[in-house]
Amino acid sequence: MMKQPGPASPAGLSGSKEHKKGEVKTAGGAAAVREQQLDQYFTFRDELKEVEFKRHDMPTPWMNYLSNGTFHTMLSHAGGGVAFYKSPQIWRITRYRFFHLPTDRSGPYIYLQDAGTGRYWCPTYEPAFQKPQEWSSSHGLGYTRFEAQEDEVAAKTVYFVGPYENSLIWNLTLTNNSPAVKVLNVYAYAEFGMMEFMRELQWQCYNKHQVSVQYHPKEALVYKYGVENQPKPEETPLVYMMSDTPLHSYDGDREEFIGSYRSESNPAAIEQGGCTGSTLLGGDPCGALQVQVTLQPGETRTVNFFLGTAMNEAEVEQAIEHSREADFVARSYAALKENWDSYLGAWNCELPDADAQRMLNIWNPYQAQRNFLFSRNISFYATGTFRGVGFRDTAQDILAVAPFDPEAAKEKVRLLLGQQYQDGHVNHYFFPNEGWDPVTSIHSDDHLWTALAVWDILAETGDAGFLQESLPFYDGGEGTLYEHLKRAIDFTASRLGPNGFPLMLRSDWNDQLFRVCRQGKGESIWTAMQLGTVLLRMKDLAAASGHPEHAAGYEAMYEKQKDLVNTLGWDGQWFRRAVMDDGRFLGTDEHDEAKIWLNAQTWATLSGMAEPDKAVQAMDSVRDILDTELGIKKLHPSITTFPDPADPLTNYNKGTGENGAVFCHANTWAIIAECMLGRGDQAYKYYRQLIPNVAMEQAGIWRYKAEPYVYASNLFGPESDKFGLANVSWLTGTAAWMYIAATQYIMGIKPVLEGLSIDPCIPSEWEGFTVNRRFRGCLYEISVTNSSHSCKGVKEIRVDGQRLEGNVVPAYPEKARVKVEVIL
Ligand code: IFM
Repeated sequence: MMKQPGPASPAGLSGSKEHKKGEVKTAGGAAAVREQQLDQYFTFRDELKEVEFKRHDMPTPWMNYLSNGTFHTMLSHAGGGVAFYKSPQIWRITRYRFFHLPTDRSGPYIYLQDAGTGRYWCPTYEPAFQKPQEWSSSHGLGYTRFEAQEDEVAAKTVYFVGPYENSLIWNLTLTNNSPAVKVLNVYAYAEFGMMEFMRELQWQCYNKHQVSVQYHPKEALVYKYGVENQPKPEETPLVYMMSDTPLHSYDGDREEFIGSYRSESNPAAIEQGGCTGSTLLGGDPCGALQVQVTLQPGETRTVNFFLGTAMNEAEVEQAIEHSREADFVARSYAALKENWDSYLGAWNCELPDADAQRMLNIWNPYQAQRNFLFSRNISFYATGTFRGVGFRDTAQDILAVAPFDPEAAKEKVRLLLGQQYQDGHVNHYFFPNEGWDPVTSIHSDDHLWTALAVWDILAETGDAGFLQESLPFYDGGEGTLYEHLKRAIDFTASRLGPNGFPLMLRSDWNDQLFRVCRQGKGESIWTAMQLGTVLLRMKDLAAASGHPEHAAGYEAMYEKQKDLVNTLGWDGQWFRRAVMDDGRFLGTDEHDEAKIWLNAQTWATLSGMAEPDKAVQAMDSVRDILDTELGIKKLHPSITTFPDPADPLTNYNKGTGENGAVFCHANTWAIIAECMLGRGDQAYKYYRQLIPNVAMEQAGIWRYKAEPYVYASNLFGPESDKFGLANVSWLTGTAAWMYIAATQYIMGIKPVLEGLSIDPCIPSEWEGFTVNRRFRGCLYEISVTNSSHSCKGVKEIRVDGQRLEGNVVPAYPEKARVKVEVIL
């Protein structure tokens, strides 16, 4: 716990590539310097799997996700956040004011008031005006903890969502460190939203009179939202807010608790000495609970608050009683911890790089699991408004969950394939929770991603029976899982363009490309490479599903596309990206802008399609033209007028987002490509420079801004005046692919259908590393020795002392553990 420094200067950052870390422009133009030492802001506590924050005024709210899979809360390091049940679109329980000032409001706040003096403060630091003298907060796996002290009262608050009820638990422990008796008013406050977020924005003037907050005789508040126009009204829950300590008073009406022209910083009810006992039949709802705690000198007491959902009155009552059982909170917390320990027990490594080791053992799989759960729905950047499940996003997220929870991965594949049409294409976005109609635009890549996920699940489990499961098509009928995958290939095979590459359709992985392919004639060279990657897997899947006769067709298609990629697709120093509607190539030296695109270089190698000299040349061009000290740019030069000043390929400003930014998701494929080429030093350079705290150190915290423990989607590139600014953190395909790139390609421990393949491609300076990897029920204790300081090349593998032929270690379902020694 640290004494809080004063707030940082609110001045803006200087721009441009030449920025000096910490230099800020003041209003008068003079340079001021901000604290840049990262350890003044946060510290990793790897032994606890936590990151601790030492000040509240970070450049942005640094988030965590608390969740049991059904009830969720996104919570910042300073206590701001939003709770929702299943869907932030239609069952958003509390309000979070995205983009508005003051930043990071509202949240599930606790206020502690000395009943004698009336002074009050918040253990979360924000939002009360009076701040605690000492304060820190920590994000852990599924929980966030605040530790604070003010007025000789210490408060430790742990927020988490346990597995036994759908509720956010606010576990508050108070200690009186003074020699005098303390009488405290303790308030828990949450501002309720109107569940259906878009309706709230559009129709709140009417809908607000259809909500109620009532006092429940079991000393709780119950919030009811009157559903007017929603596909699943019967699935809308009641919300309850309660404590395990007798209530002194409460408020259900925000106006009564906060008061007019006030905010969460100075609630009127608290200043007037207590809640007013208001309920609400129409208006602006809130849940405010007041309990009184008397603490003798040195005494410690615990108070728990609960914000939860239940489907009806009877279930509310059961949840209230259940939550008040003496060991409910302790059991819930222990189960949360056990669940994460068990999940992460699938992988543990010791590396010569502590930052990489932390990411791979803790934060990267944690972030990837949150992506798997939330797709790209809600974060500090994404408002959870109309982003259901993205087909391509989720298909990629599965890759990093399969090693930890293959059954959940299978379930997600079933969900995705239910969105596939009989002709093989899929819905682009869909809304399984909300029941809304899907977004049906047809993209050249969406339907192809699933084969990669299925192949990985088979490799992880060895369960070829999965391919035989019968699954429905979205437009009726059903087919085996393999049949679904085959129809995806057939769909692409029947939609090739004039040059023979797959038609771009609405876009490929790059959302922006529709702008040069609106007429439907454009072709994606990158999709040809993605198709090739998938076809290699399909040959295996055909054999595994009892259709070896399909392999020749896949092979022929692969060879045809490979030939096109190496001829029409080759520009001389790199691979071209697409063919535009007008027949011209995109991604060629002939143009002034967007000459070279990252994905076409990386996937040429991922697909095994690039002829060897072209593969190397293309990745050399990436290194020479696209790489920066803060990651690899997506394309170069940025687009301003291409192909037509009146209708450029993208509206993104140069160096931002999809235009010349460092798109982290796409960087992961460069790491894989370099590993496949055996260039471990280059692969590791690309990997390490995007480890979030490493990139933050390089850019400076006030430039990077986003969380140092999870990946962001992109960093502004050198053509932007804010080079290094990280955007859209947490929910990004970077999480899954960075995990795959590091574990399966740099460390080279990759499940394949025959077993666990071991083929590291590491930096030559590494002496070696160790990994404990759960695989098909057995723990593989792997040690890799690199005394020859090579990047790649397995000389010998011994399993329990026995020399292995080749580098695929078989499955040992009958053994609990095996020792695997690898010499490079
Ligand atoms: O591939 C997309 C993804 O589906 C959504 N975010 C942007 C990526 C690149 O355009």
